[in-house]
Amino acid sequence: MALFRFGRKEESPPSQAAAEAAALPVETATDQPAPQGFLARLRAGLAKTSRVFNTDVRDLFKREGRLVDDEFLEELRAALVKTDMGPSAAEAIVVDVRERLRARVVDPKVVLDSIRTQLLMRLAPAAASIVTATSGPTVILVTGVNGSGKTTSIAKLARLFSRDGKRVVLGAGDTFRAAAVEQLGMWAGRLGVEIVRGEPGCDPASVAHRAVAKAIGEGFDVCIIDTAGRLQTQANLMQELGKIRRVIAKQIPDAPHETLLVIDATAGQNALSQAKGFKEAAGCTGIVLTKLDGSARGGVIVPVAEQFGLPVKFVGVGESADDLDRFEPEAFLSALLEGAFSAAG
Ligand SMILES: Nc1nc2c(ncn2[C@@H]2O[C@H](COP(=O)(O)OP(=O)(O)O)[C@@H](O)[C@H]2O)c(=O)[nH]1
Ligand SMILES: [Mg+2]
Repeated sequence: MALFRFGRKEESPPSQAAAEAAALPVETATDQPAPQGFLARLRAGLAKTSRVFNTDVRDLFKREGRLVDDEFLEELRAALVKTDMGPSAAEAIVVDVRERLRARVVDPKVVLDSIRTQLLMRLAPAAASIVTATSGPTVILVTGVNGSGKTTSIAKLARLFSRDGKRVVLGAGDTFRAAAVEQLGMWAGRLGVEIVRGEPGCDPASVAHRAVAKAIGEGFDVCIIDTAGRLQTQANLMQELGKIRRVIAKQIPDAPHETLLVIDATAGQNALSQAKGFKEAAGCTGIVLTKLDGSARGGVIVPVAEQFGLPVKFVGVGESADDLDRFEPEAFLSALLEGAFSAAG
């Protein structure tokens, strides 16, 4: 999978510290280079959702000579809805199968092809590369509810950027809990990237300010800022995000270049209200969908991607630093349906 390519001319090599951190024993199991590795991780991560296609959809064909009739189509719909892909996507697949295959005996592969085509149509427009600075540091602000995977995703992003030869500084803007600063500090040490911290309880905007100042002053390529978890309904905390953004923009007018919303894929319908609420109240520009490995409802990426005009920029499929990469719809669907296809073969 392609990694990031910034429009900057000077390429700085990965730091010595990054090389040393890569050798830390705690990360040895996950230290394979991501470019080839991520497809396998994606496939493993999506296994629970993939199983719905692998098992439930394929089971529909078990009765010999099964025709595509109303009963078949309703069973197909029920299996699709189980993945949380939403009624609209499930309906589109059912309609497509009905129109093309009604009253025929079909191969499971034909139905799986329809699923792939319909989902690709819905997911392809939702993929977008990360926006980066044309010069100077790229600033990424990371938001979301508690426990959605913000801090872990920041570590994973730092790993991706470092791999691409970018120098990364993190801002520990979750000043609400001391443990959050420690957690990010632990990752920074492990990944060999720099971190700017504040006193516990201090204004997160001041941490953001100092992190961006350091990025500018010391020529970092990427500055990623963590924030405390908050609900889209907490107006005062949403305003706090606004203040952080203004402090950043004072130093770099078009920053933050991205305000990413981290959503836990296991959150069900809540994932959708978070996307809506954070887009409106926090000016989020893209989504990081995490924990796709945690449930059979990974189909939730479809409504998340479709409903709010917020592109899905990254997907997370595990707890290690290598378990995140850009969202690429074709690769995603291959990982999701591949088992089903090979079983069909
Ligand atoms: N299985 C799985 N766990 C994850 C993923 N991303 C984060 N986590 C875990 O979710 C928990 C909360 O993550 P954290 O980054 O601290 O969330 P935050 O409160 O939003 O900063 C931690 O135990 C992480 O290891 C993921 O993609 N898959
Ligand atoms: Mg956190």
